[in-house]
Amino acid sequence: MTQALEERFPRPAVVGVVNVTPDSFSDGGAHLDPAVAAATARRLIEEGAALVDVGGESTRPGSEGVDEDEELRRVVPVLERIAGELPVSIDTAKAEVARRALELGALLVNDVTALRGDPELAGVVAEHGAYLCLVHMRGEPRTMQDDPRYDDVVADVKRFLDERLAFATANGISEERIALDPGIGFGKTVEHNLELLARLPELGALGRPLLVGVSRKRFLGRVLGDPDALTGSATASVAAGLVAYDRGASLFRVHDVREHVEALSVAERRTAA
Ligand code: HH2
Repeated sequence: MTQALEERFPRPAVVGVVNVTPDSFSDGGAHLDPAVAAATARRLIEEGAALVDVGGESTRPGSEGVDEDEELRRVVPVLERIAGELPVSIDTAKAEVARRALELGALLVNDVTALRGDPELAGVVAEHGAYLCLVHMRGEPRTMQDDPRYDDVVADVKRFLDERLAFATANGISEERIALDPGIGFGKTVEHNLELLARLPELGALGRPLLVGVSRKRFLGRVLGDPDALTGSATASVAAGLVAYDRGASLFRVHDVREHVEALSVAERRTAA
């Protein structure tokens, strides 16, 4: 029996981040020891995360990417410890990494290239009946922040996600297994990010749950007046997450799980009242 993504991860669902990388912008280097990464994942689930997102390749602006062997070397020992036990998603664009993760029990493939990075990935997701997150990114991490321009950022992101959703379903992935993500910070200025958050309902019209990743991103620090900020604070992240929730987002990819779970619980009661 397959379950729709919105049933398996009802709104609001918090996705805790575990980056097994030396260079991620907010938690780089903290989880290179697989036992430490596994312990963090367990803690995030205890704090109320519905899923933990394990990644072995940084996608921060300017990053170069890693080869398949290195990415596998980073994530497999972590997945071996937790993927059969905890709800896990794998943050990868590589088919072989996704395959290994799904074999070890991962439930969702989080692909920031939206199935453009590896021609084999759609088949792997379809074959395993996995959940999938399709993310909008302009260009690639190395260059994506070089003067990003759009005619209308929301219309452009919407058109892109609609097209990638059609591509995924044409490749045998059930639509009900898919979440869509505007890709906050992936080739966007501060203004683009804020406009995407403000006009999120236009993306919700695509009919699939929206995942947003604003957590600790640099645009938050820049909103607060530091033009050179490389990260944003947990408090600013929670505020942006609540804005996204208010405008219909379902899943929240965050580093500070407890803070988001508490804030979203209150917001949820407010809307229920
Ligand atoms: N953001 C990052 C990585 N993966 N996946 C989705 N679906 N949405 C996002 O917004 C998103 C993502 C970047 O954040 P982080 O993992 O903290 O940093 P890094 O890429 O440097 O590892």
